Amino acid sequence: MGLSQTLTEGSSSLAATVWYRSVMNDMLPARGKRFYGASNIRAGAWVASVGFVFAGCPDQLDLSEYERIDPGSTAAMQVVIAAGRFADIDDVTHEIAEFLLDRTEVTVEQYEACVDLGSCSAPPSAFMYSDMNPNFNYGAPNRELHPINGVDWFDAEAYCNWAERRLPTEWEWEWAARGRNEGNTYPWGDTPEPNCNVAVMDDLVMGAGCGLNATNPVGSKSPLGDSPDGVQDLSGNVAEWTSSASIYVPTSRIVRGGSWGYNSAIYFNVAFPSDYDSMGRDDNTGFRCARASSP
Ligand SMILES: [Ca+2]
Repeated sequence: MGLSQTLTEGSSSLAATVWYRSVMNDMLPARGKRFYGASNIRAGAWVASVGFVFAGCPDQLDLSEYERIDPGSTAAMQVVIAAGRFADIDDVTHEIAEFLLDRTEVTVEQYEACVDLGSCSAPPSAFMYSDMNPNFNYGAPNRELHPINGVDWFDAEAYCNWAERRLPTEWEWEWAARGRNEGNTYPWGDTPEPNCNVAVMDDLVMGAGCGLNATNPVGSKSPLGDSPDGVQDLSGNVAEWTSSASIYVPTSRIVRGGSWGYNSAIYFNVAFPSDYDSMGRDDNTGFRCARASSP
């Protein structure tokens, strides 16, 4: 069965919004959900999560409907994001090769596995500071399935390397979150505006974290908040580190997606980047990993 993917043309349409790149410490949050156990999945198998979709012939199999699970891995299940191209808000075209993206934000328990093996550093915990910030998830009770937060860019990169993955570029992240050629404003589409049915956010009625005043377990807004490829919490819960450097501050990296502590719709727009110091730690910021689709 062929696995080639039809290359698709990207759409350059974006909402007419006031855009700006902020040089600020705006961080995005993420939320967690238990990773999918792989113990009963055959090694290296492609698993149909939705069903087989053939577009004319097997060589046009839609890989977006599939997820690849590595045997014995505690890392998140990944989703295939098909290749294509799109124009960003500055009308710069980005060619995106097919890649795999974690379905969920990296959870506390996934990150802890890396710490336990000595390959990752423990981030600040809820009990590390005198102010007892209750929003740092590492080491906090009942947060195992929440996204890890309080990790700087180097922590995120170290985890992804340990999981034999890497951070997505900001353009890969946007390509996945916009629904590829669909060119959506938010991962769930152009409507509705961000709310607690689709994103973990600071809702004006429910409050921060949709009432929890913290992150939520990953995947809590699935399927309503999912991208067309089934990626969860791209906007909301924790904002997500990418591998891309800031064009304004060389020591900063781009963070995407808005968080549990944000209530302005702009942060949840898939094309909105924030710059954040690569050594910064924030309870609104976490990450997910990516990798090339072929070895
Ligand atoms: Ca997120």
